[in-house]
Order: sequence, then structure tokens, then C-alpha cells
Amino acid sequence: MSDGPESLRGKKYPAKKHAQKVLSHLKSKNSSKADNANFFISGEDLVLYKYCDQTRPFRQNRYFYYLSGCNIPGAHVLYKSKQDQLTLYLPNVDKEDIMWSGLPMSKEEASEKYDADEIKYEADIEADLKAVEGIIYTTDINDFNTKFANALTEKDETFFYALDEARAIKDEYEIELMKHAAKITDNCHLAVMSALPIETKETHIHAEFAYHALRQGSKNQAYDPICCSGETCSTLHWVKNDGDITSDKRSVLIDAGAEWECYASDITRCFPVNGDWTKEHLDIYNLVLKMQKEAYKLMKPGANWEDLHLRAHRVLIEGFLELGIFKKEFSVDEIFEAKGSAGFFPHGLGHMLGMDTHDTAGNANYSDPDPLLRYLRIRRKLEPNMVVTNEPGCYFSPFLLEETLNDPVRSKFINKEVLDKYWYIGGVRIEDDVVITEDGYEEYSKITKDPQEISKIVKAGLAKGKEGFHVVV
Ligand SMILES: [Mn+2]
Repeated sequence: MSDGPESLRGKKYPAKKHAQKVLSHLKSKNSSKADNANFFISGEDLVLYKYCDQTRPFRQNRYFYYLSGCNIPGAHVLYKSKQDQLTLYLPNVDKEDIMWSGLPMSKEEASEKYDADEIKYEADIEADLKAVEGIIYTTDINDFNTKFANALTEKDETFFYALDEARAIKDEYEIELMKHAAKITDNCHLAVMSALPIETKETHIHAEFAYHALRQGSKNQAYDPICCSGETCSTLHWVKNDGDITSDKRSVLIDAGAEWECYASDITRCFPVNGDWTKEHLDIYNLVLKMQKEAYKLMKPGANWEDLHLRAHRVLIEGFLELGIFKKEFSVDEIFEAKGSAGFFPHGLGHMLGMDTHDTAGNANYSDPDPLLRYLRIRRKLEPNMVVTNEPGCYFSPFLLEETLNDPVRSKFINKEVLDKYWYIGGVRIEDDVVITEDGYEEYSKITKDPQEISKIVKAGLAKGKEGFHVVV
């Protein structure tokens, strides 16, 4: 198992800097609120399933992790701004639990590992909170902090704003974690592309990806893997992953990401099941690749994300005119103004990426009446050290296109006969993970997206045959 990125050896997750950063955002938004402000956040604890003594899968509270770097269930963190002091509270030691769970982390080990000024136990919290001067902000009163509710102020909008803005701009430590998550995911995608002889169901693709992630030490997927073939490629978040990969389903789309120490990766690749791209599949693949490339040309600090997204729509329209899916008598502007591409590229160009796959502070507006912008998850200008995905897509979904095809304005652009040749592909999405730099961007997901190279990888795997893989079933 990997120990994580080499560059982070001996370094601590910068929890205290994060607390200071949250405070400075609070100050810039409302300086009176920041005077004597304190933050208290409780992490998730283990929770049992109903009528059962088994625990639900544990996923740490992201705001808590941001201020602590601690993934232990049942911990809490307090930041006192006046003293600039960060205290991490470990759960009280439950002697009975040691038999089942082993020895808990000691205070000494915790102070070695975490970036906190002091390490205490939960038993100290009540008295400590009573002694705090000023307001103690928390995100919300929940099952894990309800016993301290009297001391806490929940759901303050400015506090949420400060947390979310702080999380939006990553520091070097966070970027290293995310690059490591992406590296694991790159390897998983390569494994999936290489194992076609044993992938006759979408489930097998899911299994192959998850197996290689776990082998590399990533215990959790950042989100449920989306494994599609043929027409299911047109369902944006297809997670049933239960279809057969038959020879008439020529296309595969896999959108999946490993997680590393609570940080996500999110990468999508497409390939032909037998290694040979069909004409239509390759047409659309190259078009989506071009959409991504053109968006990259605009990607730098100060750029408005909407402009990148709308540029990708224009590239799609240009491509459809060349392919004859849109009739040549119409202009790019005409089709763009009439939102003629919305049904083919219904989601946004990308989203903020961080601890959450769709990370904080993207400022989406899901009630935007403009169908080109409604699902755009970033509505702001880019800044250095934001991490985003660049993920254009093009889909042929009867459901998504029903409205377009029944709309006299938008359907007149479409040559139905040409369109009919493309339904079987389902869709293509290409997604990479990117950090915005001082003067541009760095794409740090590395698995190839060159269609010829992908074809070679798939064919090399097929040449190994089923015997080349050790599978029990
Ligand atoms: Mn994504």
C-alpha cells in the first residue's frame, strides 16, 4: 500500500493555517463578526444502522477535516481567534471498545500527527466552551454536538461563506493530496482499459476500478463510479452499472475517482469495447476533445468560467455543422442564440474539486432560466490554486433531446437522418483535473486521452485474452 505523496513526508496537514484563513475571510466580509469569533466543529461519529449493531460507512465531515486534518470518528475541534489557538479533542477512551477496535490514538501520537496547539479529550469540551470569550460559530447543531448546543451559534451565513471561500483556494498540501488521488485514478483507468477480456458487464468495469484503487490504498471512492456502455453512456450519473457489455454496445464511458485522505479526484474516459473506434464514436470523441482543448485556451486567473463553458458550446455547434447533424444553412450564432446545443451538452463544463467532488464556493444557480447555464457548477472567475474539472460532453439521449426535437425552433437545425446514426454511442465525456496557476493552468490527471493510444491499450489487453487475467468468476 502507498504511504501517500513523498513530498508530504514529515509534514502536517495545515489545519491551523486553514482556521486562520477562515477567520480572514470572515473579517473581510464582516469585520465586526470576526472580532472575538471562535469556531467549533464536531466531526462525524460512528452511527449504527437501525435495529443492527453494525456501523454505517464512515465519511468525515469536510468542514471538520478542513480545520483538523483528523479522520478519527467522534473528534471535535475548537479555534479561538483571540489566542490564535487550535485545540483538537479526541473521543474519550472507552475501555470496553478496545477489545473490539484496538487501542485508540494517544494524545502524544495525536500531537505528533496533527497541526493543533493542544490535544485534549471530549470530557474537557464543556468546561472549555464555557470559558471561551465571544461567539462560538458552528455549522449546525447535529447529533454529534447537541450536548454543547447552548454554547454554540449555528448556521451563520457569513461563517459558511468564510469556510467555503477558504476551501475554494487550495494550498500546496491539499494540491499534493489531490494529485496523489488523481495518480491512483490514472492507474485505475489504465487497468480498466486494459482488461476488456474480463469486462463483459458494467459491473466488471466498476470492480476493476475499485480493486485497483483499493490496492493502491484508496479505501473510498470519491463518489459512486459511473460505468456505462452503449446507450447508458447518455445517462450523466448512471450508477446502476448493471448492464451487459455486448458487441452491439460499442462504447464505454467510465467516470470515477479515488479519494486520498478525504481529497477527491474525478476523471472520465471513453473507449471502444473492441479497440476499434466506429466512425460516429470517433467523430464525437474528437469533437469533445476539441471542446476541452478550446476551453483550456481560455483557462487562466481572471477568466470567467461561463465564457469557457459557452466557448465549448460553440465548438460543439461548429462540429455538428461539419458532421451534418446541424443543417449547414444555419449559422453558429443562430443555433447558439436559440440554445440549439443545450440538449446535447446539458451539464456544465466542470466544477470545483476538493474534499467534495462538487466542492464548495462554485456559486451555481440551478434556477437560472438559461438552459445553457442552469447546471453550470462554477459561476465565478478563476483564481490561482483553485482546482476544477474540465469535462465537456456530448450525448444522444432520447430523453434529453425529446424537448429539442419537439421544439419547432430548435428541431429545424437538426438533420434527423444524420442524427439517427449517432444514438447507439450514447455519449462521450472527457474529464480531467486541473489546478489554476499564476498564469494559466496545470492539468494533473495524466491517463491518456489520445484516441489512437487508447485504441492500442484496449487492443493490447484484448490480445492477452481471458487467460491473461486471474479471475475467480
Ligand atoms: Mn466531474
